[in-house]
Amino acid sequence: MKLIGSYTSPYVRKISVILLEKGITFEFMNESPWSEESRVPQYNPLGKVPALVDDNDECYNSPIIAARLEALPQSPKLLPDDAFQAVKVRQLEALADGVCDAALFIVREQLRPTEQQSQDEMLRQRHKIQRGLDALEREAADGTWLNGEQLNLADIAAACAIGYLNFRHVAPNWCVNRPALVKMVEKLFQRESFARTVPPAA
Ligand SMILES: N[C@@H](CCC(=O)N[C@@H](CS)C(=O)NCC(=O)O)C(=O)O
Repeated sequence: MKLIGSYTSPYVRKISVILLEKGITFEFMNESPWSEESRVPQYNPLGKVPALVDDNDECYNSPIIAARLEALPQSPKLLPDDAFQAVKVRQLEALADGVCDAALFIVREQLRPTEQQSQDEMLRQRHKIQRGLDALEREAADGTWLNGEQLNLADIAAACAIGYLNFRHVAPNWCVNRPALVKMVEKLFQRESFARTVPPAA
């Protein structure tokens, strides 16, 4: 199994963590989606990472890859058996991924010449991050779907999103008034799967 991705992408980190947690052996192909010579479009027509190649079959988009890995026999299972409960966990995964989408937008916008950056749009994206984190905090405080006893896909996605905020210094005050998320990431960042996928210093 080959994972095509970059070390800085939170979506790629999510898939790497899942593979490590499940003990699935994989080869990592480090490929930037942003470079002109990128080989990513060979694996994903949309040119985005992560992509996964397994038995010459390609799969892309991190929620889809996560679902595919969940369909393999390896444990631990990261989704509840009950289909409706599983949708709830995947909803939280989508929420965490949406926080990443907004953070990534800001990071990309800041790479543009200052006079071309839209402050209004970046503010709109910051609001998405704050609302997304507030919703995740409520779920983490409740402890039913996030920050519970058993690791699941939502925990992994949320911790990867927060790891990305830390890495890119987007929303540096995310932890203020979000004690349940702080507790969750402090616990998860100690796991080997997270320690082994820390993004490299920029
Ligand atoms: N929803 C996608 C998002 C993937 C994504 O946006 N990846 C970024 C890297 S962090 C990328 O490859 N961007 C390249 C591009 O947009 O052309 C997923 O979850 O896999």
